[in-house]
Amino acid sequence: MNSNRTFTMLKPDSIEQGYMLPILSMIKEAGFKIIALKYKKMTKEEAEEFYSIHSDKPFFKDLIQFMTRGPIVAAALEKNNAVDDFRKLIGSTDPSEAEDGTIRKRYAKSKGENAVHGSDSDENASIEINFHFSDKEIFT
Ligand code: 3AN
Repeated sequence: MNSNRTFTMLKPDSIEQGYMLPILSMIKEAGFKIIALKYKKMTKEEAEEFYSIHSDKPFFKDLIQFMTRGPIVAAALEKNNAVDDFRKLIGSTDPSEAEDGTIRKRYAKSKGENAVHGSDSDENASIEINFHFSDKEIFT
């Protein structure tokens, strides 16, 4: 069953370069409703838990350092077919492979610093939304 929610983070590279509002604008223009939003800096422990699936990867240490070096914007988004449509909007993990018009094509620098996160399944969307937001912080 397709869920109508997904989770995104605008990563520290986006915020540092002043892309917060342009990226949120692209998300809105693509038809997503922001139902929760938070501007915060993740702790090392939070980042390690969020990315625990990658803990055995060679890039894990760099990923944690990157994701904790500055603030992020975390958001829960609502739209029909949210997970798949948002993955299309952000483009490939590697920005050099991302299609024109995608967020990563426009704003990402590299596979490591790739501007934005998007949930890869309905199950993970739910886990990731609950990781960053309590029920009281979600407004539908
Ligand atoms: P995506 O964010 O497109 O779902 P994942 O889940 O494979 O990609 O990777 C999570 C994050 O780990 C990426 N957004 C990126 O920041 C980092 N990452 C993934 N692959 C690499 C890599 N080969 N080298 C450096 N960082 C990577």
